[in-house]
Amino acid sequence: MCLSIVRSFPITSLLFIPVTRGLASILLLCTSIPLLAAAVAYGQNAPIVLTSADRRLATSLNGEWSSIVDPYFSGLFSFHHEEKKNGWFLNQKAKPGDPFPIEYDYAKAPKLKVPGDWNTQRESLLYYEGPIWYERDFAFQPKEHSHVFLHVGAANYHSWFWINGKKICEHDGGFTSFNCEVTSAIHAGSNFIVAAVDNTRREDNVPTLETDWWNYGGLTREISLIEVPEAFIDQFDLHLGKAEGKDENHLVIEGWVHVIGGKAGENTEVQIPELGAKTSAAIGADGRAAFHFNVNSLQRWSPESPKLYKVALRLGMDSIEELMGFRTVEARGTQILLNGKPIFLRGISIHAEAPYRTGRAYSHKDAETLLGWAKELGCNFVRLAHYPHDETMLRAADRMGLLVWSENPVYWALQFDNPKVLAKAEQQLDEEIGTSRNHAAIILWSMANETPNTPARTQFITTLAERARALDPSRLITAALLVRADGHTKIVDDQLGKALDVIGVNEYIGWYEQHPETADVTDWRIEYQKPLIVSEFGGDAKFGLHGGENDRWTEEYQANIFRHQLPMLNRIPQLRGVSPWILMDFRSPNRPLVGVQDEFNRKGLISDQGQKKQAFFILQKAYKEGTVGKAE
Ligand code: GCB
Repeated sequence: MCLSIVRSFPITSLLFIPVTRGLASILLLCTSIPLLAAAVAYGQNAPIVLTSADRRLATSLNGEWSSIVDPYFSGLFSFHHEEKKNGWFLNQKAKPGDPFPIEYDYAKAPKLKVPGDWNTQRESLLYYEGPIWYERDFAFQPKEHSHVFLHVGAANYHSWFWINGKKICEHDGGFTSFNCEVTSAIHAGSNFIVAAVDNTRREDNVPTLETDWWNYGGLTREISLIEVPEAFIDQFDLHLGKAEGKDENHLVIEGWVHVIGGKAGENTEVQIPELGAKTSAAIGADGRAAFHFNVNSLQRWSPESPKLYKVALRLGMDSIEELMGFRTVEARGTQILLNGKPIFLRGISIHAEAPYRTGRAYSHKDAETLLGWAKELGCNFVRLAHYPHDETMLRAADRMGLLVWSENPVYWALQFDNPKVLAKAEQQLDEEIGTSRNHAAIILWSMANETPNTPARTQFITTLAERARALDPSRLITAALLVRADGHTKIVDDQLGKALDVIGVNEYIGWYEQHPETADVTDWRIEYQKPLIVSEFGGDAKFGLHGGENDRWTEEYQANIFRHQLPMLNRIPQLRGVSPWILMDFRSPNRPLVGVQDEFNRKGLISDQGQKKQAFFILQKAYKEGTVGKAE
């Protein structure tokens, strides 16, 4: 179902290939390093990446969809496992005298809400892993000379889409947004769309079989139709130049705008009205126009002052209006510099788990609640684990002034020697960066979490790191590494560290190893002269369960871990950030302990019902009083 091509390009690396039906556009990025370039390909129907898709006028397809649970996928495959020509995507209606039975009827099928995971919508689907069919009818009036795209915020994990019975695309990966051209399938008047979404865990998927979170399936994020003119902007990157970052009055905004369907020589325009900046640049043969222009009196985006400017982009009939912040981020020696000044990242890790109701988060309210708690904790930084979070989170982080670590789902032990798996990871990385590069809040692209230290792993993730750096040289590359121990010395020497700008490490002193007090006698040897973020530490506590400091699962025990961790972390000279595990309890099938976990990872500082545990206040005090970490 999912074909992958992997090719090697010796000098020029083909890093990104957006293709739409009838239109082809190739963005070539040159690097001096030979890279593996890969694409998960679905013929001419490959989905494309759009930056700021949610800023385009859209016809929402959110709401109630008919749904059919199909554990054997008999809606797509025949009894000899051949792809059916008359699968359930045809949405056939039985007529009297039909020479064959039609064994499904979307009109009579139960509904599922979109966006939303299916697991938390119907009790019988809580543990379901497999394909489910979705269908809905909609009216549409296409404009002349336009392209229509189906915009899918995320569908976990593999998804197929048909409009009026015609296949429009297939997609791999559960946490990134994608856009499928539907122009030739959609018509004026009434239409129907059918989707099949399959959340089966597979060894050669990204992530793979094992994760410590619930495998929420379905159309988990917003879904809409977007109309664009024949020539349109698909991706852009505008950021504050670093070299000029010193002189307040001579700041430079640089980047590029990429278009599909435009003619070489045609002008694209960028305007920032509040700064009186208006400039244009011609598109080259590669579909790209480069920008480099001065701005005066720009107020840089920062956690203290998250200033956003209206930025208008135009190409002929196409236009996008975005709200953007401008800031720089760099690593210098063991420091992280934000807008040229050293910063310490007071963070917290967050899963995309919906507060109060559980399930996959997707709404403004979810984002405001989760990030609101992070602000209350005194954070200036959030680690959005363990996969790209949705657009509403990133927009809220931009607005609220929270720096973001954005992570791809290369989690634990993938098939690192399988080129098809690399192609899948690369595709998800391209989608993550291409979709989200307009957010000032994101400062770190994280390549992986707790992967085994093997040569195949190191090569795999180094390839991803080089790709991310080539796609976006304006941000820092990190990964959460495992730490080794020699007695009471923690050693950070994982080979992958060489490929990173900022080293992330996870450790669980006091929970998975030893006792909270062990932190008092632990010291650290870090083999890299680079900034270090302790990207996880913590322990489980059930809200309301009390006992002594040494009674596991109690709030007191968790609080004790934090009490002993913070002074130890302060002894790491190059510590530039922390993001303890985790803001809120989240569902995980690995956590069955009855009466305590009940299928929730309880390392949250806040319960899934919004109750704050003692450790929340310990970390809050340290953040507010500035007693953890140093910027330089
Ligand atoms: C980890 C993982 C995280 C788990 C956490 C835990 O090291 O990175 O995904 O949820 O530990 O609670 O065990």
